[in-house]
Amino acid sequence: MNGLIARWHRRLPVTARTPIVTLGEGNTPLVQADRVAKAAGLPPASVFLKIEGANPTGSFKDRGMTLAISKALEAGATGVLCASTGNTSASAAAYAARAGLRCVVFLPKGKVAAGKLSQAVMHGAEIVEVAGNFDQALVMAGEAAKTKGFALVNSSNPFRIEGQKTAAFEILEQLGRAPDNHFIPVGNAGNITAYWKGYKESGTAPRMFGWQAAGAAPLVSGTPVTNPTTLATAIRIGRPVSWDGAIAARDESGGMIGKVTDADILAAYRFLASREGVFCEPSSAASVAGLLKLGRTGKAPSGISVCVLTGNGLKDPGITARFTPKIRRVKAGGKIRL
Ligand code: AN7
Repeated sequence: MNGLIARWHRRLPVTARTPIVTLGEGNTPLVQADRVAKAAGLPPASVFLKIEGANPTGSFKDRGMTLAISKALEAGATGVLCASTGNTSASAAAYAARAGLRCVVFLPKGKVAAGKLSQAVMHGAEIVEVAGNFDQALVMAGEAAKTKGFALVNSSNPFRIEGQKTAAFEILEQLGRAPDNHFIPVGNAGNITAYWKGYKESGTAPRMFGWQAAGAAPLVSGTPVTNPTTLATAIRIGRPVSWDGAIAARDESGGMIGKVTDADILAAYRFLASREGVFCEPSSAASVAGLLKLGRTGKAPSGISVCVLTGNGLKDPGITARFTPKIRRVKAGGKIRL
């Protein structure tokens, strides 16, 4: 069997009796990005992109979800439940469908990208649209999970973090050494917490650079944000669950958590697609936007940097529609000068 539980079972909380639910997640590409390096004022072979959008449902969430759903099944749960800005619900819906479990998702109204919503629909999740933001939906999901006895598969579930940490193991294998710096978008802060755990368990300690959207940057300001705003809807989160994990990763590694504007995010998103051939979603581009922001003041850190691209660009066609393409129109068989 493939998938990350099979690959890393010795370092994960599973036994021979755990029923493994997998879609072959993990083992995603690590791609050298010399144009990003140059734009940040760094030499070739110093920036690498971890393409997590290559996971089965198109985002990094599959790493934690294979373990969370397997453990829910092992514990005899009849259903799973989550709140989500989109990717968690897409992943939970897919793995629950495969496990034969009910899946209920609480989604903030009007703020979930079309591709993610279509995944939840097609995988048969029961959708609850909350007239509010993600933070409010998460409180409701937690209460509903208790009432129903369903497993909550948000990143407050420790199995999510355990599965997710395998991405750090992979990076160490792919690079053949630890990166010096690790750049990552931060929303609910489960992912930065998990990478830091994975690096530490491997005896390594890259500097962790987390990036929030400027309109949703509670970890930068130090206080929760009541009405988070950003076009990067995946990270439109004002009260991160893994707050302490993110701060520990920052402080123990000697890193930082900064913010990037929506304009920075869109510029990085476009740069990655048009100059590196890598199409990620806007939230994912926050990691590279952060590196480029440091580069603008000559402060991009030296050594090897890995930037995590958390989700696939195809998830969010609404954002792509903001970029007006130059299209030439012609009759079939007509002449066109190129
Ligand atoms: C593409 O799906 O919170 O800091 O509910 O989808 O671990 O929360 C998504 C988060 C970054 C932030 N990039 O990761 C959800 C959800 C993408 C994301 C993040 C998310 P965390």
